[in-house]
Amino acid sequence: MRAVLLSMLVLLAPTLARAADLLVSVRTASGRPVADAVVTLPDVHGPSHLSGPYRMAQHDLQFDPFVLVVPVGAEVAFPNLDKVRHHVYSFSPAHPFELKLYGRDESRKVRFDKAGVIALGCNIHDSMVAFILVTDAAAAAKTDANGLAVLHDVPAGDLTVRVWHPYLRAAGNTLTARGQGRMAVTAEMRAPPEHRGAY
Ligand SMILES: [Cu+2]
Repeated sequence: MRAVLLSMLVLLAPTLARAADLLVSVRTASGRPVADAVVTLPDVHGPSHLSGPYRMAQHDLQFDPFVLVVPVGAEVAFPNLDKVRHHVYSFSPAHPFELKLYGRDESRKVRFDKAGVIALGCNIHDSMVAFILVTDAAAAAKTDANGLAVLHDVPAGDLTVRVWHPYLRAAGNTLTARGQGRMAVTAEMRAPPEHRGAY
């Protein structure tokens, strides 16, 4: 019996060691939570933990959400929930595209096959700005209004964490940190532009 229990523990041990949650808190130096930051783990490989359907709506003359994170190969729907028509486009090198004027309750789909940042705009409404982060990282999560992101089923022990936000003041709008369990990351932010434009 004891031998059976022991061998069961030996079998279980690697699984237990692998399954951990990582809580990442992103705040400014003054303690303000940073929402919409995307946390990825570049050293964790395998299939994406993200699951669709993926959606970037146009609602009340804004994109919703402001930041969407999707795995490479994801198809993203762009439903228009407004009474007016929108003309969605991106000049981003990872996937330039254009969705010519379409109206209420219509939708379009775009597949993103390359990792990178897709900055979105609308030809009609300059104040509409949003971003899609297309990632090849298996583990990815976005911070909520409290600046918190939880990554499930990640390896235990020290991990490299990458934090991206369109208005993060850093090379590639990305900073890197290392830690485990619960991590607090301080991010220096710049003021969002008044209009769409380079970020
Ligand atoms: Cu528009």
